[in-house]
Amino acid sequence: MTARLYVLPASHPAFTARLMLEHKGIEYKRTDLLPVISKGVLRVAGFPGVTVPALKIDGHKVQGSTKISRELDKLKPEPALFPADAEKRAAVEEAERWGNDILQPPLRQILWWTFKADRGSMTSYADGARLGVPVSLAMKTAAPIVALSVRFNEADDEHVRRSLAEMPAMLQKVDDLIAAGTLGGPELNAADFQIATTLRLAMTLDDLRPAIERRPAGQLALRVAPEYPGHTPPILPPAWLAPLSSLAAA
Ligand SMILES: N[C@@H](CCC(=O)N[C@@H](CS)C(=O)NCC(=O)O)C(=O)O
Repeated sequence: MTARLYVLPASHPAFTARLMLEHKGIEYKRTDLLPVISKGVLRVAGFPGVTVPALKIDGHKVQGSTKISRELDKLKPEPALFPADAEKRAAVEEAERWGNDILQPPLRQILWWTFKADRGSMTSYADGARLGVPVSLAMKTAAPIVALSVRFNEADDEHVRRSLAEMPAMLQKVDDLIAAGTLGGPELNAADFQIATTLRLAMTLDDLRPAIERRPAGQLALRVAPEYPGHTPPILPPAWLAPLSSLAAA
């Protein structure tokens, strides 16, 4: 099997795809791309869409973390990413869909908002990436990339504030899925890989980590992705973090 995975450094769905390939024991090569420029590179590589993760595997092109989980199970059924039991499978599929559609976007908005406020922490998110240019140079010239990414992802004050207000309910939902056995079982599934990477990315922000790390959701994130690049010191307005402060103290 030959595989090449296209990623952006520290992209949470790209990390999901990386972890699923590793879980399956499928060897792959990785191409690290710069945001925005990635869109053109993916088109030239023949992908229909412009986002990562994008995977070329045995001649197939598969794009999107939820499509990749299914393709990997087809190509290498064991260890399975979805349970065999129909009811359990439906629960994992629904949790994966929620992670993809609802949980992923707010983190993208929060992170781009912080990069716009201070590009100083961006370099840490490229830790271990091979971008084809020195990371320090890429970061020096990143201002237009940040501006465009803020626009594409609607990483404005209003969205970020709303995302932070919604986070306690989202964390509770993950804890509930763990309590129900849909997530965090002995065998990791596609929803574990989908959801844990977003939480793990959130935990790279000092503003968010205290509200996550001690609860079941945080423990799952650390189990699935013990290592994750990036670190953002406190930067979000304290008033926006108020919905999370009681969680941090708990
Ligand atoms: N839900 C999709 C999201 C894909 C997505 O939006 N990926 C982002 C990175 S996290 C991307 O490629 N953005 C393009 C860019 O920033 O230029 C998935 O899980 O595959």
